[in-house]
Amino acid sequence: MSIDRRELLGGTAKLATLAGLTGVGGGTAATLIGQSILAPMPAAAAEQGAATSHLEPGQLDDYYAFFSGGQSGEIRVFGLPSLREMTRIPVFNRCSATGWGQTNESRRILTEGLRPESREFLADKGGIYTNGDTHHPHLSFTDGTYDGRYLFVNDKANTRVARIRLDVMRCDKIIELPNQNTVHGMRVQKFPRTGYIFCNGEYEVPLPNDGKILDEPDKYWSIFSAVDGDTMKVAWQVMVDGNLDNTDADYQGKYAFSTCYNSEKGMTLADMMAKEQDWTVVFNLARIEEAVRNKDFQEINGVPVIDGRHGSRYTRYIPISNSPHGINTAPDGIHVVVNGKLAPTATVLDVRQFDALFEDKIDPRACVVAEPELGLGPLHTAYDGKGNAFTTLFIDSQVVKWNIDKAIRAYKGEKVDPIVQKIDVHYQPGHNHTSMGQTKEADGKWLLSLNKFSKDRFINVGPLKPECDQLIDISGEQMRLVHDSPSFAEPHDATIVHASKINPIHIWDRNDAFWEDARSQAKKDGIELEYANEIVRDGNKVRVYMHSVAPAFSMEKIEVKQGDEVTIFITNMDEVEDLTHGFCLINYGINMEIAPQATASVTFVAQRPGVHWYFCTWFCHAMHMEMRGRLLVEPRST
Ligand code: K7E
Ligand code: CUA
Repeated sequence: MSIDRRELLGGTAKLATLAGLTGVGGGTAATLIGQSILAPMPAAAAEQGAATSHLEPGQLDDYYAFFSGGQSGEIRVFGLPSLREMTRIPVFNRCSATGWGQTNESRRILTEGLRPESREFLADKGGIYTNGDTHHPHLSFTDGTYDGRYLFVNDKANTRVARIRLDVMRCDKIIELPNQNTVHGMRVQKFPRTGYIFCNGEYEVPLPNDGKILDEPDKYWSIFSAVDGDTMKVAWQVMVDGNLDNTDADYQGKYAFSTCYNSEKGMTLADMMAKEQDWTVVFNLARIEEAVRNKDFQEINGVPVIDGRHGSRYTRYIPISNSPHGINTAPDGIHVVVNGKLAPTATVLDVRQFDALFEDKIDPRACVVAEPELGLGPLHTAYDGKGNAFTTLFIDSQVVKWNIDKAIRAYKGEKVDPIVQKIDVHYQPGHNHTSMGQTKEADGKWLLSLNKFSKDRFINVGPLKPECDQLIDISGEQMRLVHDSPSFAEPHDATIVHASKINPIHIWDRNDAFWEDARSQAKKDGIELEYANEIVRDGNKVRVYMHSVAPAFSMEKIEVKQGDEVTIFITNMDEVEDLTHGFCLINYGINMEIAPQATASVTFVAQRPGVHWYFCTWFCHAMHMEMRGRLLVEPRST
């Protein structure tokens, strides 16, 4: 009997169970087969039959974990449970390895969605923003679960939203949102599909923010935006009271909802803390779409802006204890947990009440079905799909597991304690995440706690310490801490997706739209990118078309004149998985990646006369060191 080990390990949960990985198996024939194939688990874990993060060399992970890179501006892709970093996807940052922010292909993506004022503002700064602050990575949905098409992420630093293609793990669209100052909370529509990307404009500003209104805070507003995930254009915006923090959506496709602090509209900390209560703002999608159709909006900077302030028919404001932060919809499609942050409680809302709420049949507080006291500093909540919730307690440095049904019964007066267990995490957790926990397919296997401080958990690396992401086994009744993983500044959030949901390709398709501009320029020049080996001179513009086949560039020598604007197009003709080349031009500050069957291009002015070698930056072949050529720049005659 032959069992493919890879299939056994990378396959379905059922097979993993057979292999004894989930700790359920106990002495069946299948388990014995699993044990004979797998290397033994660490003794302690094996004894309990418990899950482990340890994978032997060559073993594959069961899940992808997409981490935001925070102020690094990127996305990081990890495997789970091993927490091995697989790759990074440059998004809002400049990337030295791939040339993101430098290649023509990436610059088109980084510039085409800029607002006109930003284009002007950036003109003498290289044309692009070079920093970003990614917080919330969320995948596209179809019918309540991940469909593997896209990952979306916000940029808190420069008010943008990016879309990443999961087939190639590359960003293909970025949009900068008008009329709002930052995008913080960001989630997607879960049903029927994505659909909308919901984006919270956290900080309030004048509308439009063109300098005519300055120090008049009573004329500032926050904005809730819906971006169309297919076109990456703003569909509509809603003007609201207070500051929008985090957001989520229901599983019915009817409502989105955001936590909202600073109902006082204060400009100082003391002002913002004055009242006991803030809100959850609920957005009625059908009514808002109707407003767009009926033109019940103001057009500001080319976007329909609907008035959703207090008393509007498009929104409802549910009072919540002071300064709520995370808001998370449970996989049951019914409950939404609003996390207190400054209050020691979480507030549980029942989305089935929202129809009546919008018909004004009930008081907004009637949507509240539980308010369990969890501990100090509740920030975010995750779910196991079995009726339990896991909330991070920032101040207590703990994750608390609690039962939603018991919390509801306790709220009704029954003598039950909803708290199941509290576990210490190290230290000060922000977001936490469960495997598939933001979908209706939550599987209750793993929890990640993204901790803001690591202090003594790792060897000292100087004053700037890593964050500490901790993996917790939640498959049993009690949570069990399994692994510490350091991370650089600063993952806020992560999404854990079963590997079966994502199917990236191995080499690029030659017809990919990613290098469409290069393709059309080549066509104008009468050149085929495949196996190209020609230089087109067009005034002081020089277009160099070459290709690479390991271990050589097709051109050994490129001759240009000082001051020429040179564009290098390289097509990697190697049709071999993992055979990437790079193009680095010495002392010109240029490097880019050309993955198998891709075309990449970069444009620069040949200001420096002399001999400049270019070389391949990916160790691609035994003769990789020989993969090089010369750029000869003839001095301009004076
Ligand atoms: Cu809580 Cu930006 Cu999601 Cu950080 S946010 S923790
Ligand atoms: Cu091509 Cu190294």
